[in-house]
Parts: sequence; structure tokens; C-alpha cells
Amino acid sequence: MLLITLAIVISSPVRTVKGLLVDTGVAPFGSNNYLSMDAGRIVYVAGIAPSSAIGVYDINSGSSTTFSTANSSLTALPPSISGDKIVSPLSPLINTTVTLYFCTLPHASPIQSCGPWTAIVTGLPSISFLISFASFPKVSGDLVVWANTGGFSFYRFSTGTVTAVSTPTQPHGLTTNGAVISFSAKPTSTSSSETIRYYDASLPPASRTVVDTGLSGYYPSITQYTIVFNDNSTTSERLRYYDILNQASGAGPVGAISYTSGPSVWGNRIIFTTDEVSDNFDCNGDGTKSSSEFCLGYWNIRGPSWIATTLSASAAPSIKANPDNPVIWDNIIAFIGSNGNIQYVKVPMQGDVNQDGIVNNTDRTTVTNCLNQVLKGSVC
Ligand SMILES: [Ca+2]
Ligand SMILES: [Ca+2]
Repeated sequence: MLLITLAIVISSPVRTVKGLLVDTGVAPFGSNNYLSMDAGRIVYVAGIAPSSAIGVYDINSGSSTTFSTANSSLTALPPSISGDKIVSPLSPLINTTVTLYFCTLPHASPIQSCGPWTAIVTGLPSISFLISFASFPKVSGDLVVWANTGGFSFYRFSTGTVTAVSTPTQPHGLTTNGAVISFSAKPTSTSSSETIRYYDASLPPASRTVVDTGLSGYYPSITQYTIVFNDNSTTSERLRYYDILNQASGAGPVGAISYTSGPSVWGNRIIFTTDEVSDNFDCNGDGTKSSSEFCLGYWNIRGPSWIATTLSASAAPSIKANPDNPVIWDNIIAFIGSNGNIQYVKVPMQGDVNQDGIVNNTDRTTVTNCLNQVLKGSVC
């Protein structure tokens, strides 16, 4: 296997703009604004054929590295990371079948290159088909998922096997939490909208079925047991979530998530892209509110009454593209800033009691009302 280390960069993070926002100084190649993040390690496209390469930025050490794909002359779809596994789909041409490769990222500080590459699955649909299915292969835990014509497939690292599942209508936007696989598909071929569905691959094969949530939408993203997606049941599309364990759903603010970057939900926070007009704020500070300039948004779900529902617009960083990013892992939100660099924030910031992105009198009032109370107390 060919493994060429193109560059190792140890950059000093630059704190800019909002004070607590970190600009990594690292940028994906060209307009490849696709990010995947796990455990604070962000992977992205760092070069295209004939020099296709992958980059990794490690937030913990503030270091980054770039390294070639399994065959740098081939066209690479966006890589996906889970734990130490990086999965990279490659194809000679956009209309020929894709091969999946994976490598194991070393535990190292500063970050080191990933390799060697191992081919795990051949014969995936072509890049053009995967784009039309809105389904770039995604890894989570033991599983890699993708769409096929008329169904979907998943690869299981622990057994080295591929399982194909047929569906009545074409699925789109495959995503997984490592156990549950979620996607969208039309109830019938003549239905006006797709609905969000899921399939629990952790069940014994005979018990597995596709569950239709009945919720209209597309581009799901799943982490833990919450699916977030674009809800197209209203004219300004909104975010919506579906909580598998509690069989509950909720409708949120106007905004969009993407099928290319992930994950878009972690715990009780959903992150998304919204435009300046929808947010009613000039996030990039150029003096105008534009529907083609974009802001980071987040939506706090399942929170107690003293938690704000959304990120305050005045605190929202400007982000480059819609809707190819941002991504979330634990308390870290990463995205491509308006300057093209990967940037991140950690939430909530110190002192931001209601988690709306601003430390102000609202937070102080909450603290004042609860001052000197203790966990075993009864009044606040
Ligand atoms: Ca603006
Ligand atoms: Ca606050």
C-alpha cells in the first residue's frame, strides 16, 4: 500500500472574532466543505485526484496532518471517522463502482498519518449514484452504511461481511449510530415526500424491520438514539428530531443540515446552518443580511425551562457554505468559517448558564436566584 505523508503541521490556534472561537488555520481543499468528527478529530478532503489526500485536525493537540488516499490518482469521496477508523471511498471515475478503504489512526500527539490502507468492500454504486442517493458512506462503531439502487447495505467490521437490505422505494441519506441505521424514502413511488425511517441492525436478523416514523423529511443524521433531519412539511423548512427511545419528536427553528457532513446531533444539542435573513442577523458583519450568507445555529432539545432553545443570532459565527457543515462531537462544534478555514467553538462557554451563546444578565439572574443553594436543597 502506498502511503505518502504530505505534510505534518503543528499550528498555534488563533483565537479570533468572538473571543472563544478558534480558527485552526487549516482548510479543506477547494470547495470540499465536508467534515466528519469523532473524539475531537476532524477529517476532511485535503487533495483531489491525481493527488487525492485526506487531512486530520486534532483539537486536543492543535495539530494536523495530511496523507494520501489508498491510491492518490483515484477520485475520493469525503472520508468518515469513528473512533480510530477512517473510511475512504475511492473510484477511478465518477461513473464507475466505488471501493471502500479504511485505515487506523494512531493515538499520537501531535497527530500522525493514518495507514496502511485496507480495501474492505468493492462494488459500491458509482460516485454519481451515491451523490444522487445523497448517501456518502458513513462509519460509526462497527458499521459502514451506504445506499444502493433499491435498498441499502452495511458492512460490519467485526465479521467482515456486507448485508444488503431491499426497500420498496429508493432510500436516501443513509446514516448510522453504529447500531441503528436511518434514512429517508417515499412511502410509495408516487408519494409527494419522503419520510424518515430506521432499521436496528443490532437486532437478530429475523427481528429486523424498517420502521417508518411517518415524519416527512430528508437528510437524517443520527447520534446516540436521536435522529435529526430537514422537515419539509412547512414552506420554510425546519429542523426536526425524532427520539427513538422515547418515540417523541419535536419541530425546531428554520435551518438545514447536510448529508455530507456529520454528525449533526449530540446529546441534547442539534447544530445546523441558517442564512442571515432567516436568522435576522448579519453574522459575517459585512453590513447586509443576505440569504446567501450563512450562520451557525444550534437547537437545545429536551432542556429544562432555564435553558434557551437556540443559539442567540448575535452570537452566531459566520460559516462558509450551506449546507455542507457544521459537525458536533460532545461539546465541540466545528465548521468551515467564512475565511475557508476549519473553526470550532466549545459549548456552553464559561458562565453561559442558559446556553444561548452569550454571557449576560439573563445568566446572572439565574445565578442570583439560585445563589447559595445546594444540590440537596429544595428552593431555587
Ligand atoms: Ca452579511
Ligand atoms: Ca446566556
